[in-house]
Amino acid sequence: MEKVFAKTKGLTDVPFSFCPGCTHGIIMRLIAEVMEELEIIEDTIGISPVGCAGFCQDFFSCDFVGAAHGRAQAVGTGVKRALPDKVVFTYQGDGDIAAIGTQHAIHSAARGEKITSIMVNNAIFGMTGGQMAPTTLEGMKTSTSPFGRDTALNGYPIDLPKVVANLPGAVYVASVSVDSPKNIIQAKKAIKKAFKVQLAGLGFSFVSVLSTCPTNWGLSPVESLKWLRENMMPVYEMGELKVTEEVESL
Ligand SMILES: Cc1ncc(C[n+]2csc(CCOP(=O)(O)OP(=O)(O)O)c2C)c(N)n1
Ligand code: SF4
Repeated sequence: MEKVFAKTKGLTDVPFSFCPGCTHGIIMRLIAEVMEELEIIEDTIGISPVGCAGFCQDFFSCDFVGAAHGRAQAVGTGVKRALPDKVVFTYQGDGDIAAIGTQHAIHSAARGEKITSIMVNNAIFGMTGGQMAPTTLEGMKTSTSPFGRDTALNGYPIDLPKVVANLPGAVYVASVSVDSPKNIIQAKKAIKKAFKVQLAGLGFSFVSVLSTCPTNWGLSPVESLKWLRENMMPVYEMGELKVTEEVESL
């Protein structure tokens, strides 16, 4: 019988340890499939962060370097500059990349570092118990904003891809979601393009993926997908936010 589906070689045999309904696993699978399709597993070095996202180093079958909280892009910069022939990507939660690591997101994009960054935005700090993050939506209840995010007190959510897209060193920026099969296919296309940008030696490539955290949102897996679709997608600008001319031709 013809085999129509197999586990990608980009993942190890370690079972995912995420909560039921967490979409970290889908995003990791997409990156792993892209690495396999581009035949770069052996040449890729991932940089892992802190948080649930940080478990990625156990699941991908490429090499990995662990970074302190928020520093993945700084570490990625060093690795890529020392080993320019390697493919370097960071996998970071929104707390990691848009709070403690904001400066690295801005400066690695401004410098046009030839690395690929994947941001997994679940609108809270996942691993530590669902605290409010810079990405938390207006009015959203979290463990540290039990009455909802009050913009007068806590400011407004940061749409990091839009900020990064404004920096000249960023050549490809996309914001995608994994809430439906159609959007999962779009997300994979964006991730693949981001890796191709690096393989072509162009500048900084950045993909933000909207993701669920059923445990800290207090919702079922199915309710979480609906909540993401109805609440996060209207707030965060979706699609390819920046595609430079040189990227168009890839
Ligand atoms: C310097 C430092 N500060 C704080 C922490 C505590 N900490 C561990 S995980 C985490 C939250 C990570 O959230 P996010 O990046 O959104 O990833 P997620 O868990 O949602 O995947 C924090 C604040 C830490 N490990 N190191
Ligand atoms: S706490 Fe949230 S982000 Fe972490 S594994 Fe569970 S659902 Fe996923």
